[in-house]
Amino acid sequence: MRRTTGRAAAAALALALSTFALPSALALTPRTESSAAVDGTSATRRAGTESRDAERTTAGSATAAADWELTWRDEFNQARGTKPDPAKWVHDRGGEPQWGNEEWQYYTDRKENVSQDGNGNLAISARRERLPGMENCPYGPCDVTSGRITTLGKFEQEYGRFEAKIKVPAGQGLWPAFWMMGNDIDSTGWPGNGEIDVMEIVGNEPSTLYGTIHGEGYSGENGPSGSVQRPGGGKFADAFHLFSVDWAPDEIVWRLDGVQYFKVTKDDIPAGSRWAFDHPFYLLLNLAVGGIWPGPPDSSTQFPATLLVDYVRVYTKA
Ligand SMILES: [Ca+2]
Repeated sequence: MRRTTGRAAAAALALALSTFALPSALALTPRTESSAAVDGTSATRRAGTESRDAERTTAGSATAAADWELTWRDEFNQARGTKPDPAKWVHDRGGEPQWGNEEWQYYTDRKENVSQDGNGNLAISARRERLPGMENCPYGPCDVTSGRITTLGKFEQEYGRFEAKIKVPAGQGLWPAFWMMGNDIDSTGWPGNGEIDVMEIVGNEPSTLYGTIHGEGYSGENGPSGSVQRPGGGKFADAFHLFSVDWAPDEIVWRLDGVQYFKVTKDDIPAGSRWAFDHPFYLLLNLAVGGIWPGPPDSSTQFPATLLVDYVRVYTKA
């Protein structure tokens, strides 16, 4: 759901935003093509097992089955206040119209927005504050900072298992995501480069997880998307959960805490459109605030709001 970086893409987007507004009813309609119930008891038990195993060895992880070989990881176990490893991550900085969804936040590379918490997690925090340069933002009150990091130019992979254990923040207007985009973002542009959203949760739907793909001819609201609900009205923000995709040449499978809830194949994209998932992708983690999909924060939204990432691990088929 997030687009951008290339200058051409940003310009095209700015033009599109100036001449076309999504009907609000359409923009707010959950893009659910399939959904499944996950048994809460077994999912919780499974997550607990992974938590105990997470910091030991890869072999000890419940997700590291024998047929998967670890290719990349960040466990975020450095001292409190340490910024993400520059050998693995780059910061995206600034505000709209770069991001293309009428978002409010201004991303910085400060430790106040992105750093490790000393308890084994990366913390991405959205804060209400106005820094120099934020006065003329196109949307919102220009007083929200946050963080967005990517592995563009540092790590990319075609196919495999991509997983992250994450605790999202709760609050109207918040929009945390763990996602991936095609490494040809600057030459092909979005959405032709392809996008796989492993995890998106919007604050006004705190019990719903979305997994989605985007490509040319099936982007934005038309991206094939699946969702799953926490049982009994539970909120994702209440605990860490494991969000993953298994990406193969002909299909992509989404899991929550190891339980499949959505799958797409080449048959699920519009006839005549191109399957955009046959080249290397890079990873992204961010906490957006406001925008077309989640809507704006309100007086109930608590700041700072923090997205915690215990780890990101990537595997390939052994
Ligand atoms: Ca960790």
